[in-house]
Amino acid sequence: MEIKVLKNIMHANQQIAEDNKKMFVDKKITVINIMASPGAGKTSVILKVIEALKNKIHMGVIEGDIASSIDAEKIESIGVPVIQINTGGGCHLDANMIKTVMPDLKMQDNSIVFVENVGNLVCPSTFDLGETIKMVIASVPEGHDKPFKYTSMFAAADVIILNKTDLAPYIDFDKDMFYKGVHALRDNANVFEISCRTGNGIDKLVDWIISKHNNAD
Ligand SMILES: Nc1nc2c(ncn2[C@@H]2O[C@H](COP(=O)(O)OP(=O)(O)OP(=O)(O)O)[C@@H](O)[C@H]2O)c(=O)[nH]1
Ligand SMILES: [Mg+2]
Repeated sequence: MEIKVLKNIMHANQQIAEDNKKMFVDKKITVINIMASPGAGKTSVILKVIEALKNKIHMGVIEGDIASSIDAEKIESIGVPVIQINTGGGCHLDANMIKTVMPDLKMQDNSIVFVENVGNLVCPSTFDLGETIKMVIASVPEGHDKPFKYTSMFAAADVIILNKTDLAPYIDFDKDMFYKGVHALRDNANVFEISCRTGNGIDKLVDWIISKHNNAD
C-alpha cells in the first residue's frame, strides 16, 4: 500500500516536471538545479556565477531551505530577483513548488534560473523539477568518498563541481579516489574543480553554463 502511494506521488511530480520543462524550453530559460550537502558551497557558486554573468544575461534564483531566508537575502543584496521557498521540514524541492513560484520570479525569455535545492545528498536527486541541468557540488572537506556513498545523486548529475579546492593542502582528500567514484557511475562525467574563495576555475564553469544555454533548442 505504501509503495502505491509513493508511486502516485512520483508520477504526479513527473507530470508537473514535464510541464515545467516545456515552459522552460518555450521561453528559452535554462534552469540549473543545484544539489549538495549543507555548506558545500551552493550559494557561493550561485553568487560567483552571477558576478561573472551580470549585465550579460538576465538571471533569477529560487532558494530552497527548510527554514530561514538567509541565502535569499544574500542574492537580493546583489540585485538579482529571488524567491525563497521554506519547505518546513521537507528535505527537497518538488516540481509543483517550482511551478508555483515561477510567475513571481517574472523571468524574461532567454534567461538563467538557479535553483538552490535543500542541502542533502539524498532526497533532491529523486524529484525532477523539469530543470535543464542537474548540478551536484561536492567539496574537499566533505571527503573523497561521497560519490561511492551517495550514488543516485552523483549518477543523476549533468555536471559535478568539486569546490573548496583551496583547502586541499590541509585536508586528506584523495582526488584519484574521488574521480574513481565519479567515473564508476558515469564514464563521461563533466567535472569542474573550483574554489569560490580564490575564484579558481570559475571562468571555465561559467563558459560551460553559457555554452549549454546558447546551444539549448
Ligand atoms: N575555503 C573555502 N570556503 C568556501 C568555499 N566556498 C564556500 N565556502 C564557505 O563555505 C561555507 C558554506 O558556503 P555556502 O555557499 O553557504 O554553502 P551552501 O551549500 O549554500 O550551504 P547551505 O545553504 O547551508 O546548505 C561559507 O562559509 C563559505 O564562505 C571555497 O571554495 N573555499
Ligand atoms: Mg546556501
